[in-house]
Amino acid sequence: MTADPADLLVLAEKTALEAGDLVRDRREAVERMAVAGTKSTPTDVVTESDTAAEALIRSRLFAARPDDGFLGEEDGSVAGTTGVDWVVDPIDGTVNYLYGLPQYAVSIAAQIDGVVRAGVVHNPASGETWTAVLGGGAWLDGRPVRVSACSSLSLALVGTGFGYDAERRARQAAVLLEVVPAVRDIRRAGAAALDLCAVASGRLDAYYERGLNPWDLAAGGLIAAEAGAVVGGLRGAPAGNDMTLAATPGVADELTALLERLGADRD
Ligand code: LIP
Repeated sequence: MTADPADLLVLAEKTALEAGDLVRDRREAVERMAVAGTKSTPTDVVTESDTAAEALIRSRLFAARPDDGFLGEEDGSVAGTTGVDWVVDPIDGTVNYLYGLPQYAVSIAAQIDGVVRAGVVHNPASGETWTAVLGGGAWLDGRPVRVSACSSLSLALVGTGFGYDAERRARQAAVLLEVVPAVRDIRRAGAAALDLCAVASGRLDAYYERGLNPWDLAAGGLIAAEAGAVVGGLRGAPAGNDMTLAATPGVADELTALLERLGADRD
């Protein structure tokens, strides 16, 4: 089954909106959301909405494209035969979702032969939807978005995040101690996919975080890059678990140099 990224995006967006309705309605139906389980640490939680949304997304994508591959945060991966692989985070920002903070997202990316070619990030609480196809620019609710024009790290509003492991957080806090005096201010919004889209929309000048998984950054990374951001890791590495950095070109080199000097991609 041939894969046209524009067609994959249509399927991904339709599916993300439907999954978004499911998780938002489930959140609004209760005062306190229950924790269904924990993963890497006691603070790394999963709710029934995470697993229900991933099951819905799987069923919709496989109904349309039964031979594709799939990698999801909650239920792992399925190998495909078409060269198309879906990379899915049913609720990015699960802790925000648990606490009732309206900063969480459904993130779906389509990879073709290992390259992310289409992506959607949908915030069901705000209703906003970011989309991109490789080479086609980045969009928010159908309007084009571009990164900010910030040209100095000292004037940059920078987003970041912390892992679920206490030692990792202590290391990230030590790096942050050095970053704070070098920038305008810091924002910790709690959902990597939305942080990457904030860079795409110029709501942040830069974002960096160590410890992200493929499903946290696949769609948001494409959207940020298509909006003009420099997206990568440190020391010439691609964006990934060691480090994910997305920044408007005017501050990317300064931030990269600072984080490399601080060893932010190492424990
Ligand atoms: C979260 C990321 C966030 C990070 C959290 C966690 P999850 O993903 O979006 O940026 O700081 O540690 O990884 O667990 O909500 O899918």
